Amino acid sequence: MSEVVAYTREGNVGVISVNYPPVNALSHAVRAGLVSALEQGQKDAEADILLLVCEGRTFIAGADIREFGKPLQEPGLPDVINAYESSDKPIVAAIHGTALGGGLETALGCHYRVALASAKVGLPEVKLGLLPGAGGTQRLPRLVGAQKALEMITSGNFVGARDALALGIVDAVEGGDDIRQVGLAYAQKLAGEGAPVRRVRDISDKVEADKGSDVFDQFRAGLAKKARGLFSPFKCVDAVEAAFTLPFAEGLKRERELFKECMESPQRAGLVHSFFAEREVSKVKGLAKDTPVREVKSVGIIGAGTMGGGIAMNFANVGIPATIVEVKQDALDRGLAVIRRNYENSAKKGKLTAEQVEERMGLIKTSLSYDDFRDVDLVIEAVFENMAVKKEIFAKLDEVCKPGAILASNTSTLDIDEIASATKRPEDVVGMHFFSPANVMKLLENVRGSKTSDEVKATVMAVAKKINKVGVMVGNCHGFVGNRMLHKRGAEAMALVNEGASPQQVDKVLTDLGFPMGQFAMSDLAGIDVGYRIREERRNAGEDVPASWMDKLVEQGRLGQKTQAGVYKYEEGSRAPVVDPEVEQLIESFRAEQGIVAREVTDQEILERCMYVMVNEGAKILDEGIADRSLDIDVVWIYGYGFPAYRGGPMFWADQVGLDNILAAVKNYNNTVGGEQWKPAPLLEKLVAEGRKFSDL
Ligand code: T1G
Repeated sequence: MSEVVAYTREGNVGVISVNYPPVNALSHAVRAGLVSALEQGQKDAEADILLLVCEGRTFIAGADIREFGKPLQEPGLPDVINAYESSDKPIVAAIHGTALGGGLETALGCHYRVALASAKVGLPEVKLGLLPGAGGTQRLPRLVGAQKALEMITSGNFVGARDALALGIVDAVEGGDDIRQVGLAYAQKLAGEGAPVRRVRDISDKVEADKGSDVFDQFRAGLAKKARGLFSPFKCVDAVEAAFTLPFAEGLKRERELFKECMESPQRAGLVHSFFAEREVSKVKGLAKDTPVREVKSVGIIGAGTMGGGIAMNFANVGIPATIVEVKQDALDRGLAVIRRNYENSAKKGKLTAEQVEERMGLIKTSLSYDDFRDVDLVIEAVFENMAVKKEIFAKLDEVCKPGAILASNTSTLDIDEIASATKRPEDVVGMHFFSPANVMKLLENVRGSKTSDEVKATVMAVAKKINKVGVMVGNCHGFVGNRMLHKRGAEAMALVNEGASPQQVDKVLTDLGFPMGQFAMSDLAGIDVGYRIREERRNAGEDVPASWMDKLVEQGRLGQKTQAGVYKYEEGSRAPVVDPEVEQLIESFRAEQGIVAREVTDQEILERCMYVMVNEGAKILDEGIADRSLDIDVVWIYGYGFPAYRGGPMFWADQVGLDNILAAVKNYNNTVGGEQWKPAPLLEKLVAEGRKFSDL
C-alpha cells in the first residue's frame, strides 16, 4: 500500500485518495500509487464506480517540477492516465483548489469531472517552457474545440470552475468546501444512473467541426508578437494541431515528441529555475521562519509623485489605507489625479469596476501635515534622491511616528544606514525600493540596514507578499543589487557609443537577448536626468565620473519621453523611440571634442560588455554578501528589469554561457577597457577554478 495514494471503499464507490503535500504533485511515488490504487479498485467487486480525490489544499497541481531533468522513473504519467481512461469501471475526478498541468490531464483521463465552485483548472506548462505532455493537447480540444484549447494551452491561464463547466471541461460544479463528500455524492448519483464509461479520446464532434480550420496559422501569427523569442508556445500549437490531423494514438505520439523537444530546451531550464527562485527568495537567509511580523494596517507615504502615487495604489489595492503627505496642496491634487486616472484606465480595460475605483480612491487620503502619520504602522518616503532632504524627513518621522512604526525609504541607491542615522530608531529603518511604475512592476527590493531588526525585515517581506510583489531582501550599498548592476551596464553602454556604436545598435543587442527595452530606451522612459543627477552627486562626492554625451542631452533639455526627446525622439502621444539625427550629430561632436575616432563595434562586443560587466558585478555583490544567493540576483533582474525569465536571470544565464568563457572575456576587457568594473571578481575566479556554477551557491 502506498503511503501517498490510498484506496478505500465507501458503499459502492471505490475511493482513490492522493495525499502528497504541498500540492499533490505527480511525483514517482504518486504515479506508482495511482496505478496500484486503480488495480485495487478494478479488483474490488463491491466497487461499481471509482472516485479520484485529493487531500489537502488542492487537487493534483501538476507533474513534480523537481523531477525535471532527472531520468524518468516508470510509470510515466501518460501510462498512468491511459490506465485510468482504459478502466472498464467509470472513474470520477473530484476537483478542488487548482487542477493544473498533469493534474488536469489526469482528470481528463477520467470519465467524469466534478468541481467545487471555488476550484480552477489550467494547463500552465507553457509558463515552464513546456507543453501539456500527458495527453492534454489531445484531450482538451476534444472537449472545447481548437480555439479555446489553443487559448488555454498557449497562455497557461487558469479557468474558474463555472467557466470550465460552460466549456465542457467539467460535468458538474458544486458549492461548499468538502470535496470528498461532493465527489462521493456525485459518484453515487452516476452509479445509480448506470452512467457508462465515457472516454474523452472517443469524443470527436469538436474535432470534426474544426478539421481543416486555419485557426492554427492564425494563432501562430498572433504568437509571433506576443511570444517573441519563446520556443514552447509554438510547439503547443503544433501539438494541438495534431489532434485535428492525426488519430488519437498518433496524436499522443506527436505530443510526446514535441514535449521532449521542449523539455530539452534551455528555455525550460530557465523558466523552471525562475519558478523556484521566485519562491525561494521569500525564505530570507538567516531569518528564522517564525520571526514575529508586525501588523501593517495603515501606511503613510511621503511624496505624491509618480513613485509615491504608485506605492499608495499598491496598498489601496489590498484594502490598506494610505495617507500621502506633500509640502504643497497642488502636488497632492496632481498626484491624486494621476492615481484616479490610473484606476480609471484599469476600469476602461475591464480590470476594475467603477465601485472598486471609488473604494480604492476612498482608501487614499492626502495631507500637508506629518501629524497624520501619528498612528500609521509603516511610512514609506518617496521623495527625490537627495540625502540631506531624506535625513531631514526621517528626523521628523522619528519624532512624530509611534513606537514600533517602521520607517522605510524608497531610495533607489542611497545609504540606508546614513538615513537611519537621522533617527533614534535605526532598528526600525529599512529600504523598500519599488520599481517604476510602482503599481505595476512586481519587484520590491527590501534593503536591510546594518541595524535593521529581524522583525522589521520579516515584516517588509510579509508586506511584499501582501501587496502582491516579489520581495527580495538585499544588503546596503550604492545601488543595492539591481541598480548597482544596471549602473555598470549603463556606463558600458555609454562608453560603447563613445567608441563608435550607436544607441540603437546597443539597444537592439539587448532586446534581441530578450529584454523588453534596451538600455537607452529604458533611460528615456525613466528620464535621463535621473542618471545625470546620480553622476553629478558622485562627482560632487569627489568620484572621477567621466563626461558623457548623455549629460550633453540633459543640458539641452532632452530628458527622455517626458520631454518627447532624449536619446531618441518621440512623436506626440507615442512611446515608440525614433532615432534622431540630431542626437547622432551630438554624439559625433562629443567624440570630436574628446578626440575619439569612432570604430566599428560588433554586436558580440556589445553583448559581452553590457552583460558580462553585470555578471562580474553580481559576483562581487555575492562576495560582499549584498545578495545572499545568486537566485536573489536573478529574481531582482527578472522582476525589476524584465530580464527574460526563460533565460533564468543574469547569473543563471551566465552559468549557461560558461563562467570560464565569461572570466576570459572579463580579463580581456580588464586589459583593453580597464576600470574597476572589469577587475575580475574573486568569486568568479574561484568558481571557474573549482569548476562550479553560480547556481551551486
Ligand atoms: N511541483 C513541485 N513543487 C511544486 C509544484 C509542482 N508542480 N507546484 C508548487 N510546488 C511547490 C512550490 O515550490 C512551493 O514549495 C509549494 O509547492 C507551494 O507553492 C506532464 C509536465 C499550485 C498555483 O505549473 O502554479 O504538469 O516553497 O508557493 O502560491 O503536462 O504553486 O513551499 O517548498 O506557489 O498557493 C504544471 C505550478 C507542471 C503548477 C499554488 N503545473 N505551481 O500556488 O503556492 S508541468 C504547474 C503553481 C506538468 C504535464 C506537465 C502554484 C500553485 P515550497 P506556491 P501558491
